[in-house]
Amino acid sequence: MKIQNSPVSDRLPPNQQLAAPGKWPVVGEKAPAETNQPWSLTIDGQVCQSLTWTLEQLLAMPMQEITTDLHCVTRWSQYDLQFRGIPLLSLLEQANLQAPGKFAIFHARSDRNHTTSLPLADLGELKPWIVFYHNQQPIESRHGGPIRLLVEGRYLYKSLKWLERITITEEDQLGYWEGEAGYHNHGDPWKEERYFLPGLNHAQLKQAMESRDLANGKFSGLHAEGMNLSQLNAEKAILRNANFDRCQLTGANFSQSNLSNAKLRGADLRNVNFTSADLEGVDFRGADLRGADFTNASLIAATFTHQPGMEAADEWNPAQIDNTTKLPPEEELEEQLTPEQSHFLRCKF
Ligand SMILES: Nc1nc2c(c(=O)[nH]1)N[C@H]1C(S)=C(S)[C@@H](COP(=O)(O)O)O[C@H]1N2
Ligand SMILES: [Mo]
Repeated sequence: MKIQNSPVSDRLPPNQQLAAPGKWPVVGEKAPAETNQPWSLTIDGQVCQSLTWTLEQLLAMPMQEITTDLHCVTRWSQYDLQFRGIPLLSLLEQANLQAPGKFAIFHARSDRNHTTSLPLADLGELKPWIVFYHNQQPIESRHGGPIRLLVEGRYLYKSLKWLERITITEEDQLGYWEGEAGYHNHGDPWKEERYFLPGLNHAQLKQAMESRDLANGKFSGLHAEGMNLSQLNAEKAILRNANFDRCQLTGANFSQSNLSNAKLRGADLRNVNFTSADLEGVDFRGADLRGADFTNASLIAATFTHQPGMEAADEWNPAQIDNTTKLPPEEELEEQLTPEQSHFLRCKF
């Protein structure tokens, strides 16, 4: 008797359906841009040296067999697709990435200049592939051949078809689907990170982000990691659980907003207005808080520096605070924060 690999429930992320056996739908663009240029792959941006490989050079590299499950954000999944390709990380190593590069932007050879992106910090865990063969045959053009990105552990919109260029950047650039359809920029199917903001009208969100105006709006759970949102107006906005990690937010206005449990790690928060904001449980580690104004803000259980009990893997530098940071009075901080956090802030007074 044939033993099943594992029960379906362990393999199917929440609210996905298994496509018919052997069926692999075509989604999004159906063909690459037409050009006579031979296929190649370039890595540029924050690298010591831009590198370009011809398709022939890529195909001559040692390859590995990959068997993987695909999960499309439109709710179909398919099990056990066979690919052959090379680890993306092996190419990035050759290109010698440089600080301050933090994101990889993937560009397709496509009429609409289709892109997607991944934080470099996630690549070690994701181990993305660049694939060339499916079932021992060159990948069909409609499925992204001859050069396709394959990102296991993310919805399939992160697996760019017709990969032609990878640019290493300091700031994230929202990909085509992430921006147009409001698909989640993290996209973990196991956490069902399908949409940026469940239940929000995406045209409205896009408009709000582009005009940097979230004032009075409800954006709980917003996932804006790495975005440039300097001078953002978020006065009186509801932003519980929002993720602004590594965002550029200089001069932003969060006055009277609710940022309970939001993540602002590694964000540039210079001269941000947090007056009268609800900052309960906010994580400010690694953030630059010079010139930020916390007058009348609630900082219950906020974090500015590593707290005993936090996982070592979750290590961030302490927040940058100096005498231009306007903190609430010492007694208030002592009441609201853990001894470690208030001690850290007290040393900055
Ligand atoms: N260049 C390009 N890559 C793309 C897309 C696209 O429209 N253009 N769509 C994405 C989406 S949303 C999905 S679900 C998969 C679909 O891949 P498939 O057509 O091979 O199933 O490709 C992803 N990569
Ligand atoms: Mo998709």
